Amino acid sequence: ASKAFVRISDIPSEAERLGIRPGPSKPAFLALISLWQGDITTLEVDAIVNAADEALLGGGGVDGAIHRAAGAQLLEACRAHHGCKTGQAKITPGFNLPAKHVIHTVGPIGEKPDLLASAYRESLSLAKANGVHTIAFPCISAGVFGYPAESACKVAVHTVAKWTNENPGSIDRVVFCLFNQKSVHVYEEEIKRFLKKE
Ligand code: AR6
Repeated sequence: ASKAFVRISDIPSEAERLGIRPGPSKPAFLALISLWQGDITTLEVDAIVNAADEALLGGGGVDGAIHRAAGAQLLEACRAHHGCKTGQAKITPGFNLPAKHVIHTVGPIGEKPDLLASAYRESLSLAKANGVHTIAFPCISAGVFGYPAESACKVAVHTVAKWTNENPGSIDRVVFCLFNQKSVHVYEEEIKRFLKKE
């Protein structure tokens, strides 16, 4: 079955979506990020991030969806990495996916903000090192691993904002790819709070 692919040019930045002209400070962050509701395996970006586990051998949730869509070669490429520690990240090709690369990261089981932030930072650093300019994240740890969605979202937004601020020019767009409308709402609210704070 063929799925409709979504190009990065089909995904508005939050600045575009809200009709805000990026300014010198915080609104610049809005030009860098997008919220997208849907299946991450359909996104034609330089890299999608997989919420994997330490074995790196596939699983349920977004991990299962990515392995199914990428094909069996992805599992072979993952095997060659011999696992991945919590808070770290590994990169493979995207194989049959529209995304060029998959960055596999392992979020914490339960609410451990330092390890979750590390998963986002390590994924972004690996992206930068591999010439990735457009990257999509699922809500790491917020499914099977049981991290409460609101606090996971807060870590995601703050960590991406800090990293992109410290690494200007490397990543053009970070897409937060959310599976349902409720998650999109959680991200919208968190971004609003974040912009008000500073
Ligand atoms: N596209 C985007 N988001 C998705 C998709 C999809 N196709 N499918 C699920 N989500 P989870 P975790 C959302 O459980 O909590 C696996 O078995 C989902 O709604 O996939 O980090 C691994 O092998 C949720 O918001 O990842 C590990 O053992 C988010 O993705 C373990 O689960 C993350 O949920 C990792 O657990």
